[in-house]
Amino acid sequence: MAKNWKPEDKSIDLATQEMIRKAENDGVETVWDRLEEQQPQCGYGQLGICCRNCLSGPCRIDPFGEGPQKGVCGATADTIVARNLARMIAAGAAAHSDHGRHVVIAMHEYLEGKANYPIKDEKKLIDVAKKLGIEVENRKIEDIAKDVVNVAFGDFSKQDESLIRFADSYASEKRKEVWKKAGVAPRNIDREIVEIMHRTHIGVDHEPLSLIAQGIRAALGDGWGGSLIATEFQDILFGTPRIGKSEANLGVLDEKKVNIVLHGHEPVLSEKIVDAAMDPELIEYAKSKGAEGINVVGMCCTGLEILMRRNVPIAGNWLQQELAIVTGAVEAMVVDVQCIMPSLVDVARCYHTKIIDTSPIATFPGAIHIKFYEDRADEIAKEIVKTAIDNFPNRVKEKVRIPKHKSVAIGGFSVEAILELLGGSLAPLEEAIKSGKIRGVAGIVGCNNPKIKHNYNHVTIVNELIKNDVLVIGTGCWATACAEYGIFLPEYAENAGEGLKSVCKSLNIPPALNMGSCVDCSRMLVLADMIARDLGVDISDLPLVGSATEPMTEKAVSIGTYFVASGIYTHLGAVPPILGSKEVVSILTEKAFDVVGGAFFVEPDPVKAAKVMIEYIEEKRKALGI
Ligand code: BF8
Repeated sequence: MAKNWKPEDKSIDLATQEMIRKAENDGVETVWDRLEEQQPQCGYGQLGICCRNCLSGPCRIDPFGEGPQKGVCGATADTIVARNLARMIAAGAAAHSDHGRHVVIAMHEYLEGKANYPIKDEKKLIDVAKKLGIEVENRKIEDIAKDVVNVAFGDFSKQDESLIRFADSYASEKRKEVWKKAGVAPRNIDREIVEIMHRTHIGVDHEPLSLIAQGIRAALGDGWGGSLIATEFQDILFGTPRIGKSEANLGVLDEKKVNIVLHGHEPVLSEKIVDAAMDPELIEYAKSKGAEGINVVGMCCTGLEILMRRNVPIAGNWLQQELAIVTGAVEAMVVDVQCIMPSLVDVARCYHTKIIDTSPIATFPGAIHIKFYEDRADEIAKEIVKTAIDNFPNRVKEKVRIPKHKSVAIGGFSVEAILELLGGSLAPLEEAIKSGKIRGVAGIVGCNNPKIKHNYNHVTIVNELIKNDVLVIGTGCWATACAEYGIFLPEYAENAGEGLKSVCKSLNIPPALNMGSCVDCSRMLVLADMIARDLGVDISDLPLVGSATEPMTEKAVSIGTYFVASGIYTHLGAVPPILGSKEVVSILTEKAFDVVGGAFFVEPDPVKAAKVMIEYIEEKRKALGI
């Protein structure tokens, strides 16, 4: 069937457009085709006013006020929308936090002598331990590590009402006070998620405000708990990122080599595969099959994890995962958890690519299952690489076309790397903010969404912000978009306003900084918190804004919520399913300001959104007297 859209309508990226055309020629269905097939999408779902939480439903509320205004149990639109939103937050917080748990377990297994995950960054371990109030003087690294693991396990399991220890140790007193007053301080990462499921069960909590407050509590348990734990433990095990150079876009695939794409989120596996692919025996084995070597590249957040720490090139962000296979040059796409389209298996059937699922909690019908267990990590990683090599002779030459497009990108901007760059303290950055060379900071996160032109919002909003001397930091698929577009090059600062440009030039950095994967949004929180402390104010007083410009996942909903609950005015580039309740909209966009010092605003046009963000930054500067 002829499409009624063109690749240029769907992405600003030339490699993506080229591969959409190839997919069409090869008879391969992609995410954009399926979105088209779904039209028109359910209006009740878009407004958030359908409820499937019990078997007397499904119920829906008539948004025009003519039909039913209550579900069978009597739930109103306000209750239903708030319940649905809380469940989205719960799912997002669960995904991040379970990821965090897996990393803690890997470290625990190592300390128990059951897995090979030696501690790479002892300094980071000591820094984290000190922050948590753990004694470090004259103690063995392993003993300190055990205590840190126990604190993390405690945050997943403790049953008292106190704030989780990671949040308690990392957040400023001012911010904690806000949370305590609002009754949203997370007590246990898992409990807050479970409590959302309890409250949203039929017949429990029906008050939009208290449902959203619990959503906030779970989201804070993610940002200042699960995600923060993921970041900190990954840095300890695999090394804290340092500034380094890599490449991005589909052009990083190599026609002459065995291409392995690592896709998903958890570096516990991908780190091992990067190691295995450097094994001389396996490289020789690849050569014996006619390849020149092994080319490991990333996709989505796992890709960002290994880019940040190992400078491994990244092939693409969320909307490019199917297209990597469409190149016909991928021997294996290795997937773990989150943001992995089940359609990959169907796309792979048109080529020779093997989809290898690895997580015991994520099985893909039609994929090869090589499940990953920490205690046999090295062995399994080698088996996966070997499976990819064995597939190289099956490549069909006529089907191979790798786009030329790729860009060099500087990454690795952990908080530690930024501190190092600035000579040990944030003072130079804070001075630049005070003097007005940098007007403010925007933290951008997340996703692609096929309803939004791929990468358009990401790139446009950055251009608008930097032009107005706003330094941009960010993570996730936003970071990959910037990397692909050349934004992560120091010379891109030529597009910035005079003030920001001068700062970038003196430090030789790009005007937008890659802080990592989505769990690494915690790095942005830590940075914001440090600046607030240094200036003696709360995060909500800073000239700081947040944005999810192309939001798609429930994780992005959780991230947005903990940004807001951390005191940050946060933009959403797509409307979440809440418009069916005026009350919920008013809580999230207005009332939240009074309670947590931040709120959401929705603006699909990135130019207009940037304008709102800049105005907000200027207001905050004025209030601070800078
Ligand atoms: O955690 S940015 S589409 S890949 S959710 Fe997913 Fe969104 Fe991409 Fe990573 Ni984050």
